[in-house]
Amino acid sequence: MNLELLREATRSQMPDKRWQHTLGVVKTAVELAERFGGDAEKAELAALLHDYSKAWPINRMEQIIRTERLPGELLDYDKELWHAHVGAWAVQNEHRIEDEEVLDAIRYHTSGRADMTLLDKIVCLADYIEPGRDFPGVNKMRDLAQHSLEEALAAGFDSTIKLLIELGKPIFPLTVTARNDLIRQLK
Ligand code: DGI
Ligand code: FE
Ligand code: FE
Ligand code: FE
Repeated sequence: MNLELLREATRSQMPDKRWQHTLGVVKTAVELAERFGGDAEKAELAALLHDYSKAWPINRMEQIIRTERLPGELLDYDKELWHAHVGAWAVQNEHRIEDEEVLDAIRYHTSGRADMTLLDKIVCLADYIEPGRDFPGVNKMRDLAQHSLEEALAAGFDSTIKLLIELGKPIFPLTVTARNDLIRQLK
């Protein structure tokens, strides 16, 4: 696997703004891996690829979910969730990424899941707090991330769940599970 080619391939999937976000997630994920004892190389790779399919057309993602037997339940929830599963499929198929830890971190970076791995947490949190992000509560999350991945990420899921409720949107069940698990881990 050639990281430089993978960078160019990833960059070519998305507009520049999304690429700048990706670079921010890479930087933040490596910092978090170093802070919390994660694998910095895997964090870098998963962060680089996490939004690989984010800018793909909705109908292309829907077709891949159907034909490649990705979880059909996704189609009943917000389209924002789709790129994570489609992206994991895409990097496995287009770039022969076979590391299941890396693929899972990509696949669950939006929804979260039960019993998130250290790598899952690092990528998901880096996605929330990379330097280019600006939303109410992001600085609180950055502060929490100085000492606790779980506290910071639980705060992130809390804010996403509140937003979805305000918007009258359904909440993907794994997000609720992820948030509950994180809170349980904090006790
Ligand atoms: O791809 P990014 O914009 O970098 O970030 P992301 O992959 O974390 O996507 C987050 C978006 O997904 C956010 O705007 C909220 C939306 N979303 C819709 N339904 C759900 C959801 N996020 C979660 N965690 N759970 C949902 O059920
Ligand atoms: Fe994403
Ligand atoms: Fe996220
Ligand atoms: Fe992202």
